[in-house]
Amino acid sequence: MTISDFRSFLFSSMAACTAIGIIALTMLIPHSDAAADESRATGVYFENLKDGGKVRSPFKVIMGVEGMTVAPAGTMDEGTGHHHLIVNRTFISPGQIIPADKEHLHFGKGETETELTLPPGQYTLTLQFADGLHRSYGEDMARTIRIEVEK
Ligand SMILES: [Cu+2]
Repeated sequence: MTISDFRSFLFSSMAACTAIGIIALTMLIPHSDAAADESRATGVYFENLKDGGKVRSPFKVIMGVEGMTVAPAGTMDEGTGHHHLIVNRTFISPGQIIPADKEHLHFGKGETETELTLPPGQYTLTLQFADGLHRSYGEDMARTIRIEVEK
């Protein structure tokens, strides 16, 4: 084998390796699609509070949303809505209007943070996103955490 023969052998085996590499990458594509779907996920989240966390009153609640846009109540553009905080109650079924009372707080100006004052004790806080007419986007756009308000 001459040096040039060896080179061409090397190149052809590199080409073969590249081909195998391409096949392997092709096989991986469904995986990278799944990862892209996750990054496009929609939902709401508490930016500064953890499930099982402890706080003292008054405490700040920062409300986050992914895949939708915060807009003031009355805005009926698709993909928009506003936050609600539900204290010691569960999420609201899709399409149902969220009540306005002590346990259901509306952030109809498009607020993304608030301050809560709660007596010491155990609570659940549910963040619920709903449309411009306060109609719930359901459990998919809700998040519930437990917190303890300390003395
Ligand atoms: Cu509302």
